[in-house]
Amino acid sequence: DLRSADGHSKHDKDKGVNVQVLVRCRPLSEDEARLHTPVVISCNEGRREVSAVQSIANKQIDRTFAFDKVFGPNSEQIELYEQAVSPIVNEVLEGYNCTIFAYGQTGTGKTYTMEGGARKKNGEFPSDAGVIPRSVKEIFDILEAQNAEYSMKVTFLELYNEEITDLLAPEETSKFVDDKSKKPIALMEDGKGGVFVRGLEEEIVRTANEIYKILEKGSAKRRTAETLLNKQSSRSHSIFSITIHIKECTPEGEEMIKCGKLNLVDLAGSENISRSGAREGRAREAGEINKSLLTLGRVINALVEHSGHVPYRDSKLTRLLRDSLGGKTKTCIIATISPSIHCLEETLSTLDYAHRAKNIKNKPEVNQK
Ligand code: ADP
Ligand code: ZZD
Repeated sequence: DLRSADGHSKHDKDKGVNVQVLVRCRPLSEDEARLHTPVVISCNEGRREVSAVQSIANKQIDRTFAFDKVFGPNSEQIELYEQAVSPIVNEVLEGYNCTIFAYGQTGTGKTYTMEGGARKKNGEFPSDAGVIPRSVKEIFDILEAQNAEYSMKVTFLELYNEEITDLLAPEETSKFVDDKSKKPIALMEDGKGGVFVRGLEEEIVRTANEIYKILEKGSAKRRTAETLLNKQSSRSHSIFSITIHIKECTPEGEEMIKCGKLNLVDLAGSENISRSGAREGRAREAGEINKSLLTLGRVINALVEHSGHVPYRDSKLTRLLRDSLGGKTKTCIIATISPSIHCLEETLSTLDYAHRAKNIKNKPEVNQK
């Protein structure tokens, strides 16, 4: 049994590596603090535990969940980035495909975590920048420091009601008034068990600033589409992906291309798939069931229960991210929660869901040509 430097045997690795799951609790908002909203969540970062205090029939019960990492209400964007995301970005540059999901109830900080504060007019990097802009910055910082020969392309899409919108498509091809001028976007099987999005704009980028401009364009487009089509942003998923090819020479002088991909996914609000039966009934009548989010939950269940058929094909989200769930991609889920008593039911549902997802195993492989 040959053990590698990290203490894992080759055999351990064959069984796969678990999806990393971390929880972030936001602070009370100013309004909540002013109203003395009771806090029912406590985070023990050192023990990597989150506890929820529940009063049932005058009895107080604590439910405690353990995760790979826990970020309490005072955690800063830079801490979460350095401790949880930077290691993933480094693996992308080693040639792995990696995916980071943000999962949680609307208003708990998915967008704050993934995007963070808006870009400053003076071009300065915001101190509350989130995972996406920080990842972009570090990728360029590392590649430039290594004097690497590389090429990079990005895609940015939104999934709403099982329809894909290309957030990078030029305006002329995405007029909402005239469907025929829209570029047809379709999910196609690639014949190797994966899918690709036909017709999706891939922008080649050379600098971090070019990506920031693209993010700006994409966000603006997302907002226009939301307004024009009366969408509720809490019900859409967004996927921002960066693909990097890096040229390397072996000591023998042979040329090699390493390829890594980073998918950054801001999921729809998890309250849309609350497991509470009554709620689901009402939501279904209102046509509010989010097929992709529902299928994501079913895929996770099938994977952790090893129940044979995994229903990847039942939604666009799970078709797009199939490789991140039980495939060759390294995956991290950031579950966001509120500390407020008013969110307790949803918070417990998020913690259960996230805790279950810890049992998913992937088999990461380096892409090398
Ligand atoms: P979601 O995307 O899950 O709907 P948002 O990211 O819009 O939630 O967050 C809701 C509000 O809470 C925003 O005003 C955001 O700035 C604030 N917020 C969320 N997480 C944090 C945090 N960790 N620290 C400070 N403020 C936060
Ligand atoms: N959360 C901010 C966007 C908002 O809702 O306005 S922050 C980052 C990731 C994905 C999309 C946008 C961004 C964001 C941004 C801000 C302002 C205009 C465009 C884009 C951003 C923040 C810091 C550096 C780069 C981009």
